[in-house]
Amino acid sequence: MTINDVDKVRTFALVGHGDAGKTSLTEAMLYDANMTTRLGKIEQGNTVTDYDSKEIKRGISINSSLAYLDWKDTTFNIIDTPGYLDFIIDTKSSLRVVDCAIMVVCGVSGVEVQTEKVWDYTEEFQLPRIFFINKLDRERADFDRVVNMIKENFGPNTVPIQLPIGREENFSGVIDLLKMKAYYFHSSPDAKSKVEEKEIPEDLKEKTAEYRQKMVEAVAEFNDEILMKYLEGEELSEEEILSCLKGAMIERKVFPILCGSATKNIGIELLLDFIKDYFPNPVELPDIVLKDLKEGKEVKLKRAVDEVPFSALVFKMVADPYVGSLSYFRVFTGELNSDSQVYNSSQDVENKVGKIFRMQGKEQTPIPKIAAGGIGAIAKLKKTNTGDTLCDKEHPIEFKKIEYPEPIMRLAIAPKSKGDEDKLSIALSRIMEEDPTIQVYRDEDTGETIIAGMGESHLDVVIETMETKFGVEVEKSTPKVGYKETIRKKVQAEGKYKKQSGGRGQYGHCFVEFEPLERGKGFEFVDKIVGGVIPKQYRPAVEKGIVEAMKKGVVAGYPTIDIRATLYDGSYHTVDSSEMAFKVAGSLAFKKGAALADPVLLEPIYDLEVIVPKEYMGDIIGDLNSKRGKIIGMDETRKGKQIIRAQVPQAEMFRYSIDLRSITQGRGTFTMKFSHYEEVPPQIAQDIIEKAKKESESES
Ligand SMILES: Nc1nc2c(ncn2[C@@H]2O[C@H](COP(=O)(O)OP(=O)(O)OP(=O)(O)O)[C@@H](O)[C@H]2O)c(=O)[nH]1
Ligand SMILES: [Mg+2]
Repeated sequence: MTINDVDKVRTFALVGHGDAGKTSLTEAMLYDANMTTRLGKIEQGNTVTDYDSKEIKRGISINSSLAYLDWKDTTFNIIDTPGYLDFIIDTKSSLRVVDCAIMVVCGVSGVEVQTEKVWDYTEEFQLPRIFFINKLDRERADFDRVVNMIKENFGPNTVPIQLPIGREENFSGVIDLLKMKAYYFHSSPDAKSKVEEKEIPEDLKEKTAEYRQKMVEAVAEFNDEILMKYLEGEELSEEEILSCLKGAMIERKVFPILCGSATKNIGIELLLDFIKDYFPNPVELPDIVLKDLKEGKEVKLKRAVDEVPFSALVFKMVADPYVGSLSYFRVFTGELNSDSQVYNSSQDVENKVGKIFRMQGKEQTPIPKIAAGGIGAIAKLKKTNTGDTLCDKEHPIEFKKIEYPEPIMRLAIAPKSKGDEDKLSIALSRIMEEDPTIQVYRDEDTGETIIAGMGESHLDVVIETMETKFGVEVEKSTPKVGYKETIRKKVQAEGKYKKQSGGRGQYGHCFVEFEPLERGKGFEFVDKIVGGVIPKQYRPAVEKGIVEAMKKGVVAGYPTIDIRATLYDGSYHTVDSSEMAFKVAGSLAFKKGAALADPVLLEPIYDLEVIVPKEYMGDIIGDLNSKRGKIIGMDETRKGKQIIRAQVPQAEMFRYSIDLRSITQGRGTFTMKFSHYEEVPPQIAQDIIEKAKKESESES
């Protein structure tokens, strides 16, 4: 194993739209590098990196998984990431810790929504990257069309350095435009070696020459000396192109396009060679920037073993109810030894490190240390979350936090069997440690436990995890709307509580004026008692009684807000009056008064901001109108997308993430936050009132 020689390490992630073939491509690389003895298939649920039962059941990747291989003296650390929108945040975290990325693109559908999204992430983290056009064996696969799509979306610096030979089921090999050779692959994917290196076939010579020229031009442009030579008409040597290409990749000025088929195992060995020859090793990349916590300023560090201080970033946590959670980390500088100490500077906690593992999918292999460039896992790190920095206590430093988007979909959850509340809350806190895009909170208005995540599938998976890993059966439902009530008229009401039965009686008596307040003003109590018609010590009891009664309003039992209650008259009894009696009187006055004061139902209104490509604007506005939304304004983003601002009732928005996704094919995003309460339109209010009545009847 050569893991100590940083120049022999390539650490990269496979990213792209769902279904492009990232997991299959990882599988093919592992197989060709003799790390496995059979080529696993998604359909058979036996790939190395989609090992989780939830992934096998759905046939998609849900989690980032780790793999490694040795290829001609070089060690590859691979992260296979999910492409599906709900799980894309795992992909973002993974891109944060790699040195390069392979953008896997389907040879039939080409550039898709998540291809654009992961491109943005790779830009954000300034990663050198290549494209791999996969599935060229499929019907209607079209290399040239997909290349054009890539160029249109990601610019002219995306350059094919390979061409396919044959198409669809006759796809049989790849022309290498650097070496100017043709490689034919065995027709059985399980055969390991490429069959033959040959001269370029006659019918492809012209096309090859044309693409080669484009490639040389694109590459030479980044080296003046070589550009001159090229412009003067001299042939460039292979070495010259090689040296130029690697430099241009590191500076992110050229993004090579390769091609093949993962499941047919075509082009995979060439890809492995390319990674070895052209992907930069960690030391060749720009220094990383960290915050020195002692000095309170930024420091730049080389991604090297002999660099101090030691630094590593936890980019994923995998919860396990039995062995405790596993923390996946990447070492950026220095090295981490097993049986040592490590300091989590993000949480200010020291941890003992026991065994360190290398992960091949779910298989853990203990290894003595992980050096700069490497990726590994540690079990049972205390108080450690995704995104935390591991370092030396003596040299505390910290990586910048990864920014996670706000969750967009909410569900109310409860344990199916009473008594499982504790189990549920343990499961939830473990899941939140693992997944920073999950939020859990109690809705004070409705009393429900709300779980919020990145979409329907995301929440489904989380609930399944609670059941399978933590053994809590969970009931899920659409959250209740936090309706309120208020009044619209000023009224006066009398509350009288009088009881004389044997011994000591009860006597409380008040007159209260109720009037509506402006939205958002809450509750005001005014004491206008003149003299001692109600003694001072009983007046707060009247207020308490009103406040208590307001919790269950007269319209449909929702809390009443935005009213002023003015206590202006009443009477008392020297023996029978008590705080209790005045509380009851206050509550009676409210119930009577509110019923007369033209009470109404209020609903929460949210500020909504939707960002979509222009072509969807009409549909978005139409949909918002049907949801009783009011368009407030429109704007354009710097990237030419449309921003639509609206106010919408919460009641209509619980499934908006699903609706928006289907209207825009996943190209739209939105954020929402509470704004204010508004009256519910009468017809809708009628339904809510009837429902509330039925519920309270069935309860009593
Ligand atoms: N014909 C053909 N099918 C392929 C190829 N690569 C992958 N597939 C199939 O495409 C489907 C998706 O493959 P995956 O490897 O799961 O794709 P992925 O990019 O990992 O998908 P996510 O992880 O869910 O984003 C599976 O049915 C694969 O068998 C290929 O080169 N040719
Ligand atoms: Mg996958």
